[in-house]
Amino acid sequence: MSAEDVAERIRSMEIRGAAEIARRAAQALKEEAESYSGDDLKELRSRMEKSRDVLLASRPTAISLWNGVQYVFKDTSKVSTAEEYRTKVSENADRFINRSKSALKTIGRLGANRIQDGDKVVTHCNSKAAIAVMAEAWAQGKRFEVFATESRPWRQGVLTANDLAELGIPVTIIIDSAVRFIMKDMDKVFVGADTIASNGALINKIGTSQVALAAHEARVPFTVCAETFKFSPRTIYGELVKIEERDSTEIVKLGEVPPQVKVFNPVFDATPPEYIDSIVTEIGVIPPYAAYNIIIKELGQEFIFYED
Ligand code: RI2
Repeated sequence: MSAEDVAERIRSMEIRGAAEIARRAAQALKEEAESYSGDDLKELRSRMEKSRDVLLASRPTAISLWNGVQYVFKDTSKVSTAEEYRTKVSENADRFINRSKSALKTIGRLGANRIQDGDKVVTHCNSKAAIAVMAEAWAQGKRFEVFATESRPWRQGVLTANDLAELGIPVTIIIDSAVRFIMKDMDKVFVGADTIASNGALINKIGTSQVALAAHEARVPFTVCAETFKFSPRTIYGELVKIEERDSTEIVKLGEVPPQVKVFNPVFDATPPEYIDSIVTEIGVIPPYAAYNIIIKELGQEFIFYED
């Protein structure tokens, strides 16, 4: 599939999930490089940079996409032939994809320690990292139940309910506005991440901050499950995370309201670090305030720059 095709499917959310969009973008760049049979390094670079920009523009909020794309281009400025460039891009893409999958397994293993028998667990949207934690705890024989928010307007909670039911985990779907109503009877919250800023704030599916607020009020531990490539080097320079707004037809059907009625459809929100108890990453469970160290240590200096 070409970079343009993958970008369109990410934009339409046919390909979704912060880690999955990064993997698919890396794979598209690998295939783009391998499909070039010439030996003109300048031409290959130019093609690849165009594909990179198309992919990066597809969804602006999840830093995983940006980190994944940067990883694919790592050290390509040092090569001197098209063949070396192709090899470097291909190896980087494979390494990113493989590491992202093993990171998910490690997060499952580390996070499962935070689920006890009899827990009532809340989750929001459809995060493969959060589901990996629940799946691993269940596989270890722990018995608990999950309450999944519908997560309007895309209703990713239905995907979560199917994922958990397939694993045999008891799951109840609730509407988003019922989350504070049930929170007093809940034991744990696990959510995913699209971006974690250098101050430890979480950018995730819209409604996450309300879940965190309700959990904070009810003294229910709120845990984020996130691979290190969801931490944002760009926020170290003070950049604000762009919150994607999507089409009004995701909320109201055409003709359902008169034309003068406006629709505002932000699909992510920010949860301050003070509402986050911990972040389960593949290199350990950390407090949100350790985000800066993760960015410097894990993503390294080569990520702390970017050319627009
Ligand atoms: P994983 C998703 O965004 C949700 O916000 C989810 O929490 C986050 O990406 C992380 O997902 P969308 O693609 O990488 O549904 O944990 O807009 O699967």
